[in-house]
Amino acid sequence: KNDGSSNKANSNEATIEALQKLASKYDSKGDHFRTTAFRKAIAALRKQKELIRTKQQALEIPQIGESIAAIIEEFVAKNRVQRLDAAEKDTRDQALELFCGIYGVGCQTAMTFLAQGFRTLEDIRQKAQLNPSQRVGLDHYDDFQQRIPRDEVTQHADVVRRALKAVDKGFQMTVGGSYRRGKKDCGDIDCIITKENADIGHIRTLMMDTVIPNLTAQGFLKVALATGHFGGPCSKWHGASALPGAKVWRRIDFLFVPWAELGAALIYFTGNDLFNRSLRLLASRKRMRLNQHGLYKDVMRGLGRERITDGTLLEGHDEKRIFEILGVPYRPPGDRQI
Ligand code: DCP
Ligand code: MG
Ligand code: MN
Repeated sequence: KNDGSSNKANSNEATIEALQKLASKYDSKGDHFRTTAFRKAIAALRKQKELIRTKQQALEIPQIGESIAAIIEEFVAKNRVQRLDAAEKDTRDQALELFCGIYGVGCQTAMTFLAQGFRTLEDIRQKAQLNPSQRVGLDHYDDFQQRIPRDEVTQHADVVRRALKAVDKGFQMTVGGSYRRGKKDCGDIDCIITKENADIGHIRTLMMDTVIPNLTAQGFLKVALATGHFGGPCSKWHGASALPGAKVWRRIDFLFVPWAELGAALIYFTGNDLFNRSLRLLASRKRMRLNQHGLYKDVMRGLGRERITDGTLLEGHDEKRIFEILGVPYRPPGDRQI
């Protein structure tokens, strides 16, 4: 009685809907051949009064070929189409990757965006709840996705170095990350900033109160994105910078490093991340511990290798010395790519 005369919907409506999804999938991929095949099949199916249930029935319709007939049978039998599920998963994977590319959006947030039904950056722009940093990340998505030519990183670093020296001659800066590893282009500009004999509080105050405001006033720094901690007081600053006259914004990181921890910080912020992980593992096998602050010994661990005590500092300032104590030959930054 339900599908009686009052029900105007085609008996194949659900099947048609599934085929339409596939058609637009192929359409968006630029596959005109399949798009047309599906559209023709849909038009033909619309004219059928009875539910088309089997491949055999479908093949009796002239505009429907083997492959679509099989899909129709699959859909009616299982109420799903494997090919569509696969395509859907593809779309989700692509969206996830797209969203993770927004500065400030991690895997967790990207997943919630996905769950909210967002699939494109336009969806995010219009519907997503973004914090100010993420908003900048979205507005400058293309900027931040671009690799930065090595020469340009050098130029940004020169601007920062000048500003540092203008405030205090004792400042020292090393560009870390992929730049220090000798890459020809970089994802961002990692500035490792220290000052002779200075502690973190002193460096941070100079940076936050003077250097960063100066660089912002001169138009080099465009925006602050995030500040953060490394198990201690605030020691990093994320933002964006642009060379005079340049339209494109670059991601720039400042890491405030106490003089006593320079070597450990250089190792950590030079990377790459896999090299760091292997060095830390090596340290822990030798009952030591390596982090961005230093190399420690006599670290007590429980049965699950969880740390019970922090241990005593062996070395923090001297990068080469850290390798030496670990008992591994020094690796120049260019050889730290795993
Ligand atoms: N790092 C790490 N573990 C992380 C993130 C970073 O050990 N989860 C360390 C190693 C990296 C360094 O910090 O080399 C700098 O981080 P970046 O994200 O800037 O990475 P890279 O500079 O190596 O690469 P890119 O050119 O993409 O910036
Ligand atoms: Mg980097
Ligand atoms: Mn970085």
